[in-house]
Amino acid sequence: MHLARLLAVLVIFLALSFPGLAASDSYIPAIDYLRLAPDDQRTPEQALNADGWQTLNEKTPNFGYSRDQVWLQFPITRPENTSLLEIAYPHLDHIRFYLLRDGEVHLRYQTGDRRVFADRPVGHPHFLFPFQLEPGHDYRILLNVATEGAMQIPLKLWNNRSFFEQTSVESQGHALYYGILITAICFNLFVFLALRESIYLYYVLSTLGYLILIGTLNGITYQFLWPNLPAVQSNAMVLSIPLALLFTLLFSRAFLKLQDCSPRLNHLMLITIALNAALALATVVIDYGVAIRLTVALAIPSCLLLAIVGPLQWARGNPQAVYYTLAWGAVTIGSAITAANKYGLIPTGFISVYGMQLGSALQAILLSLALAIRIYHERQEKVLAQEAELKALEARRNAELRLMDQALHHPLTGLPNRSHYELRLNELIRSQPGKEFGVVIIHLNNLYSVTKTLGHRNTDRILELASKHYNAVAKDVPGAIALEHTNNRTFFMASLDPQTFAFVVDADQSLSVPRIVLRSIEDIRYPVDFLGMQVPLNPQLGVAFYPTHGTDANTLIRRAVIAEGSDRARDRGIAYYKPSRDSYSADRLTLVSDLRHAINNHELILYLQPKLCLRSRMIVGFEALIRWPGREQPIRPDEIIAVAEQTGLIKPLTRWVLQEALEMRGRLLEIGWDAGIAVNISPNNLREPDFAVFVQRLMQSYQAHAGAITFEVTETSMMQDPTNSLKALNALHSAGIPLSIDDFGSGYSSLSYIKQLPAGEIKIDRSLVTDLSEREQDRVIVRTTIDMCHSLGYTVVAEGVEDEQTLALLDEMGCDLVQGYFLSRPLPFEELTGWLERFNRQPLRSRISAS
Ligand code: G
Ligand code: G
Ligand code: MN
Repeated sequence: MHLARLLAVLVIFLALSFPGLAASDSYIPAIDYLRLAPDDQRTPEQALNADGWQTLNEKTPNFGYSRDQVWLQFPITRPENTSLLEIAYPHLDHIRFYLLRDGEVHLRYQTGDRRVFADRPVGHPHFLFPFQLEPGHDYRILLNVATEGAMQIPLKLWNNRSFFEQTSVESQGHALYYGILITAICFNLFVFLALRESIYLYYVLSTLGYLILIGTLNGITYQFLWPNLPAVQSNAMVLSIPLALLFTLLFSRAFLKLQDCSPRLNHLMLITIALNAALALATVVIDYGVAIRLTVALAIPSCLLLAIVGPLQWARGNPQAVYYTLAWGAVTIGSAITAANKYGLIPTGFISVYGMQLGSALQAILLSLALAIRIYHERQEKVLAQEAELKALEARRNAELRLMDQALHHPLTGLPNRSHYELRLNELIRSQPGKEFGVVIIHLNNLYSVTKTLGHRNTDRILELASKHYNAVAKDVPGAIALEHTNNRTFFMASLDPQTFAFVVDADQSLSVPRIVLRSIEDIRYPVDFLGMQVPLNPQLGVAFYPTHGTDANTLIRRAVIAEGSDRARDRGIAYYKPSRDSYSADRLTLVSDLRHAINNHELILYLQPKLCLRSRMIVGFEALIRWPGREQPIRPDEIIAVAEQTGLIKPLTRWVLQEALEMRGRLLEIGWDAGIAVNISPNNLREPDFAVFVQRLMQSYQAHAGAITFEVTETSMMQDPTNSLKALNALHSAGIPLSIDDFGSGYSSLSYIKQLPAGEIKIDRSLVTDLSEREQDRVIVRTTIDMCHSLGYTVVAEGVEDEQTLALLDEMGCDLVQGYFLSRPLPFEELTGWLERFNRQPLRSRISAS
């Protein structure tokens, strides 16, 4: 330990620099003494002549705590070299000095601790009595001493000059000592003022206590601080001891952190502190003699406690205890040396005389150092704690970021999740209010069967691949907007749920290049290559536009999902949102209730569109088509049907249509028109368990119309549930209902399936017919279709015939029936009767060209 070594060097250096004080020019005379009662009043002469004088055996008169007055007398054995008597104990209350020349009182002084300092013959902390001796006389000194404290009278005869030589060295030593203590006090006072930690104040007060205690012991405080107040001087001793101990105990307790380290020692310490505090208060009021005894009685255990607490704590591994023990060790050893010297156990020397001062100076230095080191450590600890806190903060921040990242991304694909997508979308809408955005949803319709075929684990891998692929595709879509863009990743695609993806585009940019958009989206529809397998996920896309279809992310996503789920998306792979495709919107809700009301109250109307037989030029039938007049917001028939299908209203609607068609045919019969009526049937109707039974019953109650009501079903609609549709159609066929395949050629269904249907008629879709005269390709298809259907035994109807040229072509191709605007638009019953009359009045030949 560097510090201990340094201090050892310092002590040795100090010891060497003050050469041992050989008392060559002073001597202690042989003393006689006389003890008398405290109240005894005698003149010097009376005392000299009194009985009871005894010879003192010791060198220094010491009568302990005695109230007696003491007379001392001794001869001056070296008159030629003696001119001063020193009493080196500054606390004697009353001293009377008599210089006897040849038995007579030649010189007298009266002084003592109870008188003002100025009364002293020489201004010095010790009692000094100067005199001059003339040769040829016999000189003796007589002293009378009385005191309330310890009656010790360490006297010494000096040569005047050498005494002051001696004391100048001594006072330098004192100055050094006081200087060290005052420096320590000031330094720690400043530290206390800066840090406001009580330990530094305790240290300051305890060191101040020592300063005053030793100063008072040495008589220096009296000389310099309160020379005119002897009362203070007598109290200073008894007060400074308990106060010094009190603050030292407080300091030690705080310094060793006893409160935390050792509750038992702490407890003991507190008791001792309380006792010293009580004593310090008591000294002010109780008798000096009692006070000084009590003070000494308490000081001994207090010092003992202070001396042992250090080593005890050191042994327990308290790091602070090392300095503390060294510091107190210095004081203890120093005091012991001084005490041993006082009792004559060791020879007088600088260290032995000033051991206690040296020890306490060392203590002051050591503890100041320890406190400084403590500041350093505490600061370092604070820095470390701050660093640790910063680290913890950073770790927490990282954890939060990770959590946030997890909260905003899909665990499987790593793409932004639904919350993330919604946040981003709302943010886009908010930040660019004038812009239009397209919300695109991709739904994987085949994922369930993929999972069933390959298992969940493989499905997860496939989804990962798909998400990467989709993200790359979305990136290339013109107008695509990044959902997340950081240094190491850019996401355009989001995972709303495992089988639903989404991205967002700037609608203006995308719609300006629709072909490029469609081509890049087409990439999404490719099967995913997984371990060499081409896995079809059957993605279906739905698009909703901001602000047309919604003004918040939630609505837009919902509507894009609805578009994705629509029949159109099923047919074409992609669909825009349309209110008619949305069975869930608020508008839809009123529409549904309106429609229900309309069906129940016969607000719907059936229009009829005539079908012409090309061979006979006769009207052989009509197609019944629904209309909803008198509605505030006009609604297209296909929308009515879509809503009815989505809400289950298709069941009452179709039943109403059937009944109405039968009614109309009845009225047509009345005016002489025996022609069939074709009714469109939804695939939903075919799924009704009692549909065939209902139709059967109905037909039975209208016997006149048996076989005259044809059902039209579209081939694509039946493909959704081929087996059940076939079953239902077979049941209807056996009930005598002719069947017609509607919209033939618009989808991709198989002729092998159609062949199984009990249909007698095929209607070629108007998309193939309308532009027949202009499109060579369509002509090839229609001609082939007609031939093929004929060879399979079907009657062929061409719908959507809008001009004479088309009609002529179809006629030439051998088509059986035509239907279309060229002949007539669908008409309400009243108008139809007029049209029929006019049509009938024309000669057969001109019937085709005239309308
Ligand atoms: O000609 P129009 O625009 O009316 O017909 C639009 C669509 O609605 C056509 O596909 C037609 O088949 C269908 N449709 C018209 N009326 C009915 C009906 O009463 N029942 C069903 N299921 N479909 C109909
Ligand atoms: O699906 P279905 O064939 O039932 O549909 C008949 C639909 O065709 C009705 O909406 C009807 O109004 C419409 N339609 C009938 N004739 C023509 C026509 O000549 N041109 C066009 N564009 N549509 C027609
Ligand atoms: Mn039809």
